Amino acid sequence: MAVEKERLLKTEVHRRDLSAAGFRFAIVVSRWNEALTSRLAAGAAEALRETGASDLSFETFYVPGSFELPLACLKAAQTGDFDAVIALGVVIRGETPHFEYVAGQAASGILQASMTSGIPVMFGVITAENLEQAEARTGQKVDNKGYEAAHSAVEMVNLFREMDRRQTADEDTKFFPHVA
Ligand code: DLZ
Repeated sequence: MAVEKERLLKTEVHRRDLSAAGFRFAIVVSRWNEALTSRLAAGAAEALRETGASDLSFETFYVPGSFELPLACLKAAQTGDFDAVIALGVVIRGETPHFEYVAGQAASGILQASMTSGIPVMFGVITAENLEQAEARTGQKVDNKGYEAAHSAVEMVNLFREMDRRQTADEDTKFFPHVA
């Protein structure tokens, strides 16, 4: 009983070897607030390169605004050409009369694109109260939502590969690389 309890309570942490090598990514960028979304796109590309992606392994697509992100992400996901899709946009409450509609639909649509396609679609859309907040999230490395979203994409594709291997492995070789 004690052993069973110990097993149940044991936290299983999956080691994530964050390599983007061998995977392909689509980056879908909203052109609305382009001065900021271009920084997100640069941050995403930086994160992918840093984790081993070659410039040929990711492709960037542009849409007019964040409202168009979901459909373009779904389309990219459905091509079968990409292991993950990274959606990037900036919606600023103070500057956007219909903030709730644009931000809300972008968020739920991006989730739907992911669930429908079975491909990870990352939410790299800044929803900020004002320009200052938005700018602060388009900085360097972890202060850049594009960089962060791309890292999450790399994490998800590695996780999916690990899950796929687990499904096809036989009982003897079945593994999940749990931390001891
Ligand atoms: C129309 C609009 C507005 C007011 N604000 C933003 C915004 O802050 N961020 C953004 O990405 N897009 C905005 N858009 C454009 C819409 O997303 C969409 O492109 C248009 O309504 C056309 O469908």
